[in-house]
Amino acid sequence: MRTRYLAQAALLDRHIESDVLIEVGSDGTILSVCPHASEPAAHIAGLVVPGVPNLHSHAFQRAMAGLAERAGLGGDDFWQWRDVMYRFLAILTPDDVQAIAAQLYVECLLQGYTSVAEFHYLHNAADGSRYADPAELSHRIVAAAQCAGIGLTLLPVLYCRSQFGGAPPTGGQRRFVLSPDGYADLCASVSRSAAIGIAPHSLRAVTPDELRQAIALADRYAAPIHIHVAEQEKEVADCIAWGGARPVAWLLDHAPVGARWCLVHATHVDAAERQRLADCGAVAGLCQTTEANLGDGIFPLRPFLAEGGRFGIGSDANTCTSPVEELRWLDYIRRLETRRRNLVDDLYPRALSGGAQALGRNAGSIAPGKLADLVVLDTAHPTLVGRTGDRLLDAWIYSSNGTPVRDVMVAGRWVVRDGHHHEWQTIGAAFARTMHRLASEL
Ligand code: NGQ
Ligand code: ZN
Repeated sequence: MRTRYLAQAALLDRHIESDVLIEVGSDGTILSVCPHASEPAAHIAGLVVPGVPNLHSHAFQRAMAGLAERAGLGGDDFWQWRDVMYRFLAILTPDDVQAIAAQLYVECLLQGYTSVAEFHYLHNAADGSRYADPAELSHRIVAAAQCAGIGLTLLPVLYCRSQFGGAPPTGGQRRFVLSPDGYADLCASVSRSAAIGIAPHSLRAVTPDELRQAIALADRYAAPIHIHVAEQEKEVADCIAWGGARPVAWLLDHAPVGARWCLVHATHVDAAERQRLADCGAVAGLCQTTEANLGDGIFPLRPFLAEGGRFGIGSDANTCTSPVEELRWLDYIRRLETRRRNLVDDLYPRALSGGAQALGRNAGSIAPGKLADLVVLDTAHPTLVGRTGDRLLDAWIYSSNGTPVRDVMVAGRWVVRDGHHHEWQTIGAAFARTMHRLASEL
């Protein structure tokens, strides 16, 4: 069984072509693509673009939006935000985790993400004890993704320490902590129901030996490997004090970093680290709106791209769930920095290929053999009306937040039709119940 679609327009590689015949097989992959076609097929009135892989999400943080936006008397920074986040996650039940993730994933789909790498570190009950099934919360994430219909790469997180040098975890981190053996068991369990990647949380959270054990697991599963690396200047200073090198340099010196790796928040890199990161083929995981929200700093995107670096985007703390808003910020911050315009080309296709690489997902372009992760934009929507050709993509990225996303397909299956997600009501109601209950406990 194959389905033939004739798209009014489609983004093929870096350009928009018209009358594109796209054949999708029953296994959800694209069988053939032919521009300027006229064969009879199911007509898609609109622009078809590859959906964006979201390479970094902490789903539960979606329910924290608005709770950490007022400074205390001593001001506010990343580490104080993290304390608020720790207090918040301490009250989440498994039902909450699932309800929030499902809501988030539907919102992501409605705005153009079609897959997500969930960097998942909530493993234990609130008091730090294991659940009867130690994979309980991972299974909740898988269930949420299935219900929403988003493509998932689950990244169970290895979290053992609170600081460089192996300091024990703090009380606020007790829901995260697993031994390397417990972690291997968790990966074995969840790999039966989801595509997985391996995620040592950060160089703060694992010792060099624990990092080695995680890398060995990634090899065993031929899985992608993600790590938070250099988000905060304090983290850079602490890493130098402990290991004599900046975090990205330390990692490149001590681990086989290459194309299977995604370095999330490689924000603070010097020129040498930047060049080495570009050369090794790893993906820089950029989460621009979260990095802005948390006051992290600015990644040197333009030189990194000039050096051949690869990047993808992530919604991270999920205060923003729109891929185009993420890209717009990525560009606008460089404009503000340089007082110039149009400094980075092909943001959208670059984010597609870097994102697909980071998720280990055979997607990210409309081409034979790729998964049919497709987004249909309504070209009659006020955001796009009157635009043609490549300007359609620019109009989507550089206009307001009224979204022209009309239909969304994940691995060959329609999950959004006419702007409606089929589980929207049920998922929205469960999310509202969770939000009201949390409000009564905060
Ligand atoms: C996280 N989030 O794991 O949720 C982190 C903060 C940390 C971001 N870095 C905690 N955006 O890095 O210790
Ligand atoms: Zn993160």
